[in-house]
Amino acid sequence: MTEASTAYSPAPEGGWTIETVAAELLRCEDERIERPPFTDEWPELDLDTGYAIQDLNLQRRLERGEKLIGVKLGLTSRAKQQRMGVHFPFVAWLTDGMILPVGDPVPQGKLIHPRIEPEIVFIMGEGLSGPGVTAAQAMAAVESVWGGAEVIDSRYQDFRFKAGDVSADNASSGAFVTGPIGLPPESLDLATEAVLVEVNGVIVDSATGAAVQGHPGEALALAANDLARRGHAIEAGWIVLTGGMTDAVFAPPGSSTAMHFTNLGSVFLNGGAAPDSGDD
Ligand code: OOG
Ligand code: MG
Repeated sequence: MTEASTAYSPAPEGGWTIETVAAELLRCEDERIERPPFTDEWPELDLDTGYAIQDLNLQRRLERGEKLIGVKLGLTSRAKQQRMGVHFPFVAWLTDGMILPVGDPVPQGKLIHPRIEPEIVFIMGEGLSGPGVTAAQAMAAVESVWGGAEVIDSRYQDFRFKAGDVSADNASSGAFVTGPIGLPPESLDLATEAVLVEVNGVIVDSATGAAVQGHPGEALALAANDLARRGHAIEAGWIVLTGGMTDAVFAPPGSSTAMHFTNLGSVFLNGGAAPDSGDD
């Protein structure tokens, strides 16, 4: 690899634009390059501008053959908001390129500095169009509920970002894996469904579904309503990640992480091997 290809790009003459930020973010993702947040140089980059960048890169992902399979919510729990310093939830896209097959290790070779967080995951039986969707309406559209683990990865150094940066970066999307048990939503109380986060054999954190906006159904309603503002709706068959229930844990090569849910089973993630340095 040449040195130029491993460095982040400086601001173009005249400053960053939606197009140039989108291209730079996708390049950083593809080449595993981390960079400072754009808001350092473009303070006006706000949530909605970030969404425009996110949408542009969804188009690019689709053009290169990925399929849109659902959405993920970001920062729906207080634990996540406090850690990241962004104090409201938002929505990002999921493509089939982000699916991690059960049993596969953390894809270190594709990610910069992965972290893992436990999530309640929905598979939609029906579509949901906002605005005005309530949690009860949202839950009625859910076909099945799963435990899951999202492997987040930020294109920003040390996960330092503002709302505009992280919405542009598709909410730090990386990969996700779903657990072994899918249940109909009426068969369990999602507010009290608990998860224990285990890293290298030690329980390091825990939460219940109530951590996610009081109930993950509230997060789903929020997604439908936020997407409506952007001219989109949730579709039948989509997967919805409702947001990290706890702070994320580091996932270096060689680590071993497990998320143990009360009724939804356990999700195990092996940290895998260190990626090639690219120097050889
Ligand atoms: C932003 C992504 C947030 C979640 O579940 O809250 C997210 C980040 O923490 O880097 O996926
Ligand atoms: Mg997440």
